[in-house]
Amino acid sequence: MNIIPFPARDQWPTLLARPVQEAQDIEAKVIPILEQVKSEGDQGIRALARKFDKTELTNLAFSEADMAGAEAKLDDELKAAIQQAYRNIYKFHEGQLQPVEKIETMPGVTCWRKSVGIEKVGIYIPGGSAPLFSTVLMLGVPAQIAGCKEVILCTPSDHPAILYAAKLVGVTKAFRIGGAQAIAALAYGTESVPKVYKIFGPGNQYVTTAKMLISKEGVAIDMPAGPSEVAVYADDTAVPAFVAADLLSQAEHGPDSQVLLVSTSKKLLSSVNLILSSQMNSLPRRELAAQSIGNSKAILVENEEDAIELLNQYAAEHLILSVENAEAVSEKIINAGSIFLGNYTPESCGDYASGTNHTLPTNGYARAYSGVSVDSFVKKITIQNITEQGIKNIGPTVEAMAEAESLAAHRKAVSIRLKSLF
Ligand code: HSO
Ligand code: ZN
Repeated sequence: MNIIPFPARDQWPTLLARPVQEAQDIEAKVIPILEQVKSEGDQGIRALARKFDKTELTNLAFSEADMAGAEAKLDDELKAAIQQAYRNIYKFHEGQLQPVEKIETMPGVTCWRKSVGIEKVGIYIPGGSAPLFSTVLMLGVPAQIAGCKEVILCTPSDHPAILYAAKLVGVTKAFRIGGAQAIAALAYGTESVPKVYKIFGPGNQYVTTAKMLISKEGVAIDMPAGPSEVAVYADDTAVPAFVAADLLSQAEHGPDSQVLLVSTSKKLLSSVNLILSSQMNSLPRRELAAQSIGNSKAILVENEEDAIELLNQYAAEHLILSVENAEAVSEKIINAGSIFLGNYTPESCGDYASGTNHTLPTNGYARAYSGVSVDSFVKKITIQNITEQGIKNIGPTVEAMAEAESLAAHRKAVSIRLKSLF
């Protein structure tokens, strides 16, 4: 890793900038895919699978037998691990449901808010070298808790753990569709694939671009997604081998993953750097990891205040605080997707099983966005009830405001009631 000693503040924005991704020509390729699925439905999906994936999709949907058969293909150890992760994620997310509280803002004027699960949601799980069945849990569990009636899964992968996790979280229908076609199918609906109101899940640039495009057409999406990232803030209480392992766990996601190491200790930075290369060489995905480590930075700062300011400016998707008094330091963090405290809290635990969600804002979006939670799967509807006494109490306020906004009909809707009561 490149060690950058004491960069001046005016260099920070350049240092912390994420690599720019070219969106333009990807859009030009994705638009015709969306249009083909919209106009040709299932046949369009089959034609696109033939063209891009050289596969013949006779059955678009996974059958009951496929879903049931997946369980038999998994060994008991993995099944038990998935069940444990499911329980932890369920337990943590269940706590996010809040009881309805009725609030009397003035006598006779009562307001409250109820949460209703989004009726139909779509989950996309990419294929590729890592079968992300953990993401099925991360999206399916909050959907289940929120009470979404239809949860539609699209994935080009037939990995049995994906189907097993889908069954655990109560996915209602699953389809063998991948890429931008899957996003189009979920957004527009086809003969087989139900149209949904919100689409979740990671994917390559084609999938992400498709999500951005359909979000302009009124279908909601989870969040703008970019390559995954981790920032580690470590001091001399950190174990260099643990820090190196954490950086690599993120780097192995892909060549464009971002890792950042920040420290006030030159000694720590050098030790991590040394161990990093040897750990990397023993990894099966060392080539991917090496590429993202190549773009990554180790930054030496003067003191804790600088470290915190820099980390808040970066707004990491994952932030590991391997420092003394990590919890106290975490209180000073205002921008991050998810924070991991101390020497024994690797990001991997949050990625899989501790209970928190791993679908988090990347690319600096943590400045304004939160990760996925039960909230992402519900709408909140406000309700109010005003009694006769209540309209007498609030009426004059509304009449005065409506009058001042020159909206006579608004005023009348109150006055007509007030008059009826005298
Ligand atoms: N670190 C990824 C999630 C993941 N890791 C899935 C392993 N499997 C983005 O938060
Ligand atoms: Zn991960």
